[in-house]
Amino acid sequence: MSTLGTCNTTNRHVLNWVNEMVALCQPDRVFWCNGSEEEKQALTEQAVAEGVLIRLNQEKLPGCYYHRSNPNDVARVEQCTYICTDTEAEAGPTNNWAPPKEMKERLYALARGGMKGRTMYVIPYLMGPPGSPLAKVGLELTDSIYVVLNMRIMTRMGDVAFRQLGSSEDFNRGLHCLLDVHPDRRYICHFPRENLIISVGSGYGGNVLLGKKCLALRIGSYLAQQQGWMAEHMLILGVESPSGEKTFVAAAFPSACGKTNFAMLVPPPRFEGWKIWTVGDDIAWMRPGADGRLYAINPEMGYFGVAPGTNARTNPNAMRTIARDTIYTNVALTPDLDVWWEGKDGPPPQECLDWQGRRWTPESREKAAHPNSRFTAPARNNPALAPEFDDPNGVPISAIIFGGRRATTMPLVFEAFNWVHGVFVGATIGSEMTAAAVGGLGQVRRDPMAMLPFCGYNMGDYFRHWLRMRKRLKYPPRIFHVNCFRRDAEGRFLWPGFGENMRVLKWIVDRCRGRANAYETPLGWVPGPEDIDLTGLENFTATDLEKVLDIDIEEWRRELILQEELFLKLYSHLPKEMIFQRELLVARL
Ligand code: GTP
Ligand code: SPV
Ligand code: MN
Repeated sequence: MSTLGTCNTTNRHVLNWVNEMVALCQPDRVFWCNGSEEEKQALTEQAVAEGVLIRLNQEKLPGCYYHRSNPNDVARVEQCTYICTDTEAEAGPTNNWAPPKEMKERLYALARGGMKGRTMYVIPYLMGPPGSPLAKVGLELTDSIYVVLNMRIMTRMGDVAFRQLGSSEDFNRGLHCLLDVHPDRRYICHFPRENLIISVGSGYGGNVLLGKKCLALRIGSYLAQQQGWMAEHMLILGVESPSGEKTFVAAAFPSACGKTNFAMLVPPPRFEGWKIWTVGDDIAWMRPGADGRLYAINPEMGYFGVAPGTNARTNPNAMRTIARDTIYTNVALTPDLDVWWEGKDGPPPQECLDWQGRRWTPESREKAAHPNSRFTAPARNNPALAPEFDDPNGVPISAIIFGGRRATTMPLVFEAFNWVHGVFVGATIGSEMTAAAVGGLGQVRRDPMAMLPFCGYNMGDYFRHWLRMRKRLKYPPRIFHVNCFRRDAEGRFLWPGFGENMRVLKWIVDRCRGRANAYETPLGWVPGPEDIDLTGLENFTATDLEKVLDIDIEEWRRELILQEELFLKLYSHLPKEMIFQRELLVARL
């Protein structure tokens, strides 16, 4: 076995664990990553030589590369994702559970000798700004060079993590082995008590970039509950008014339901002088500050964003962000080594290779880019990156917005009556399933707080944790619900969305600042027709606004039954407040 790179730590807990895992996986080489520019260059060259990456047209897309995953491995797989707590009740009825000892034996049997002939990369990484009270160190061991190059974009990777760690034992251990990338041998397993993650048999996104969903959300939420903070599937943005007043909001929408787009929103001309700043697009870690407000950091350093639908109109800031130093996964490849996807600017290419490398023309029946094709891009590329991005203390949150993808039932926006009601609203989110996870496309399911696939413990206890957080806040954020995906009878979106979401966001900010009107409805406070500014919005009338804000009692009868199904599932750990909130809603309706 040979050692490559340089090991820049003397932390014996790190060295011991790496040695143990080397003995288990038996790689031919161990490569210690330091996160430097030279290392990135060398590993990129190597990935190109190995055929893992294709160099894109460097004139059009400097520093950009292309990757195709195994066609059986294109999204998160919830049925292969486990929370291994001592008891099944700790994991709760919404998670797959297995006893830690049993699962570890199974995984170690799979990993034994699994890196023979291969290189094990040691990736030290930091989630959160250095020195932040919320920052966490992780160590990912992987035999995928693609994972290394993605982690370098998505996290603060390299020696910065060892500096933060010092001689401490407090770091997340993450082992990732590709094996033969077979769905039958695919497991993404979390051992919260040991702060350990083992992922085998996949090479894609949230299954393998262990800092993201595995550490920042599943392990993170478990630690957060014990330590009195929150780990949430939320974007964070700042709204700056023409007078320079800044209001920060966090928003939880399920996977592929608009967080990246909302976080990068560019206001329409009507809102001249207003500016949206991106703090984060997927994950928020939040804790009560000394002043009684809730402060949020984004633990990530990049965006692993959905490509389809991204264009200069829907998300100009994303287009600028992904113009350089970006890895594209499972999009289409044009003959001049440019990338394409459904919903990109301009007409489709006359001819290209689809995400599986097959010839594609506009006549082809299948999609050229996989619906869950993604870009991995550095946050620093974002022209609207918030100046507060690196602030170790984070930003004070004035509003929390929940949302889902709903063709019917849910109005464009409403405000909860108070924190407990807001927790109920978040707990009962419904959303149509998307391509971000395998299976169930388009079906409405309950996705509490957009955390169904990411909560590392019993969902009922998670609701209780949300309720408890209220007591630790003097100024709790106001809570809202939005739905940008309501459709008409012909299936067309009723609300224009994207940049026009500024009109909704402005009302939310004004509510937080005590200067916007609203009407009481059974669901909560809803803006009146005059409270959402429609100036400059073409082909959208006051009648359309009425439609998108409408509350249909018949639809809500059905919604109540769907909510009840979730509550029955969670019954044994459900806080009584949730049951009371449900009763109050029934009474109001
Ligand atoms: P994850 O990265 O999976 O957590 O997803 P996300 O919540 O960041 O979703 P994202 O912003 O990438 O949006 C997913 C898809 O929804 C993309 O195809 C977008 O173009 C589309 N989308 C986003 N915002 C809107 C909107 O306001 N209206 C409509 N109609 N589509 C939207
Ligand atoms: C999601 O599915 O919510 C994502 C993409 O953000 S992944 O990193 O693959 O989980
Ligand atoms: Mn996500």
